[in-house]
Amino acid sequence: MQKNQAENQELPPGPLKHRIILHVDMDSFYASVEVREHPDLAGKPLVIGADPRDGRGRGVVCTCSYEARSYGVHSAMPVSIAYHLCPHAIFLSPRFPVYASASKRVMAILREYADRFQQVSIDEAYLDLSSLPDYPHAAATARQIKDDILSREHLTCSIGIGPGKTIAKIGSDLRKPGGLVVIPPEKIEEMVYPLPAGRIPGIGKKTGEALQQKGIFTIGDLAKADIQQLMEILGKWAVPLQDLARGNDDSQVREHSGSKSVSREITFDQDYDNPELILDTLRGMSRDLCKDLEELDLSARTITVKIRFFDFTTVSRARSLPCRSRDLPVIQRTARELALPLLSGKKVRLAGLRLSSLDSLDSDQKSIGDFIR
Ligand code: TTP
Ligand code: MG
Repeated sequence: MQKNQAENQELPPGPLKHRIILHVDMDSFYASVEVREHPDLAGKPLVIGADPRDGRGRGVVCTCSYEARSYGVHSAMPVSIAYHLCPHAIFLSPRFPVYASASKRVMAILREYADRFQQVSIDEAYLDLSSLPDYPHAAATARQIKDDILSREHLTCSIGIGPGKTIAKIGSDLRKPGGLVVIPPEKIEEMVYPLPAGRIPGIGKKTGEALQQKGIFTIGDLAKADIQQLMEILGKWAVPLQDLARGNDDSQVREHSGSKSVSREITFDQDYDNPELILDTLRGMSRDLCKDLEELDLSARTITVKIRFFDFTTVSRARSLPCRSRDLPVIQRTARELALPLLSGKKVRLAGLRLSSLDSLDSDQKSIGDFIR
């Protein structure tokens, strides 16, 4: 408490100005990049995932075009189910290097506009534009960003603007695809409070259900709930989640100085007990992450597999390699060996893979040389 008071005294004098944060999220990213490369695919249901028709179609959907979504297809669903829902869809295997280079170019455009910039995944980033005078100026900049990405990269995105990262992210998701949603602080009650509580990042299905059982359905319900009652449901998360619901979110937009690890995880659309589906998913993630390492010109020493079961118990298994690698067969084999003993028939909700202790191959070789000397 005393520390906060001391910090407050250090704030510059004058009226406190709200921050202006943008969240940019590309629309159906992998699918849109494929449509850009193959314009004949425009307007068709397109699924990015192994083709279930050629016998090798296991694994899950990475993403799909909005046309495919209208049939109920979505990310993290087995491709076999996607095929069942939309048999005339076009299935394309993912081409991660193509998406990685498209992402790099989009991020470079976004960076040009930001006071501070934080990329948070292959297709989303936060921009701090607090140096702009007000929200209408930020909205004009957002329109400019959308035009710029469309004309230079032929891709569309959705943008949310708010006084913090969470409100901005909620905004970018509200009118996808192609949306621009501006939520200034005075509009939070009107625009955000009626939304389901599950729109707050971090409130998953299970937490959402627990809240609903206590009569908390919307973000507004959460914002106004009795904190004691919330603590019974959410424990230590009650205060920070209620703060987010009220739009109080001072988490900063931070540039990352460098990658310490690369990772992917997927929450499946339902719980699965088929080990081959999980192993296939990890194989795909290995491919994806090895491409990331190539892009970054780094190699990894430690490989970690994470499995979360239907009951939310979570196990991780890690192994360090004798020397750094970004060799796909090595990563895939290690991920398989780590995962297999964990897959004993219990239903799986989430699978993840992380490659860490990253460094360049050169520095690794140097350290071996040093050791030998
Ligand atoms: P998202 O931004 O979640 O999805 P999207 O861009 O395809 O669609 P939206 O318009 O709803 O934003 O993810 C970005 C990319 O990450 C997506 O194109 C493919 C990849 N991805 C996976 O490979 N598996 C997944 O489960 C998810 C959610 C995404
Ligand atoms: Mg996206």
